[in-house]
Amino acid sequence: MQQYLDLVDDTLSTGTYKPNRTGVDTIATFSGQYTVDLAEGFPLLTTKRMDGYRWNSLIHEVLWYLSGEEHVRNLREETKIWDAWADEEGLLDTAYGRFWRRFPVPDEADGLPGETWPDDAHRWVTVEEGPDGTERRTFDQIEYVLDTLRENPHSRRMVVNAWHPANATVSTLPPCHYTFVVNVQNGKLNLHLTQRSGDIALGVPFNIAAYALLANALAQRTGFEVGEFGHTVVDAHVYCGRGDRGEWYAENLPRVQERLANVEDDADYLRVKEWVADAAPAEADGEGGYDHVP
Ligand code: UFP
Repeated sequence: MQQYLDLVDDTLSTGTYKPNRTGVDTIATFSGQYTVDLAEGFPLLTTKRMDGYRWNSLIHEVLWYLSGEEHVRNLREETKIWDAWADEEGLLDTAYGRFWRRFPVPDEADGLPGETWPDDAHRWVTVEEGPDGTERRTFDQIEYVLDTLRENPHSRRMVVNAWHPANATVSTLPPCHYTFVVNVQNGKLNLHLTQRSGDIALGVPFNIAAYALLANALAQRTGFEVGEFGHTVVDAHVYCGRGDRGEWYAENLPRVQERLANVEDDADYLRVKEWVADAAPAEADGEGGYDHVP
């Protein structure tokens, strides 16, 4: 997928050094964006292993989002990818599915004068019993999108939002791929994903595959042909290293980029690679150290 390779290339050649909360520093660019035509085939990248248990895990992750569950008790029978973020009872402090299928609706009484909220009888609202036995109301964004695709497909309001601002301030992992919009044009179902933060090498290939799968599923359910997948990655980054290695990049990144911009041929490119490999210190506790993507 050339668009993905261009994003990698663009980030490495124009990105800037950026430390972050993980302690492993990054080379980052702002607002990476591309579209791919899903009608041409499924965008499963080959830059990293995506087969076997990884693919199985991805399918179950998407199904788990669609289940609306706020716990990993069923998911972990299939894959362990979310276990690290769950508590002893398997509960998560942020679960995509919970917000996709059961986004909290304020009580009428909590609303400001003039505000309108759907009541209990509303078609996409469910009344649930909370842990303390009190009732609360939730909104099913996926059902809303499916129904709108069937009844009013030219709507420009088919937004699914996993971001809850208050929850995000206290969550251990607020959603990365936090909102998507479904948009029908020319009889085809397109899906646009906005991601606030994307690890281009390790996380993004999974994110692309997950949402391509979702676009195909939504199209199949509603009888549309699948169209394009559009992707915006606000902070698009490549992890470059921690400690001494990170510091080396902080000082030398512009030199590396200048050298890369003036590469003469493949042999010259290999010389740049060797120079960086020799000059950049190895990480104290080995390469990688990456453990952030569920
Ligand atoms: N990340 C992804 N895709 C995901 C996911 C996480 O690229 O689906 F859940 C990466 C982005 C970032 C890190 O490198 O995980 C999350 O850190 P932060 O919350 O500080 O952005």
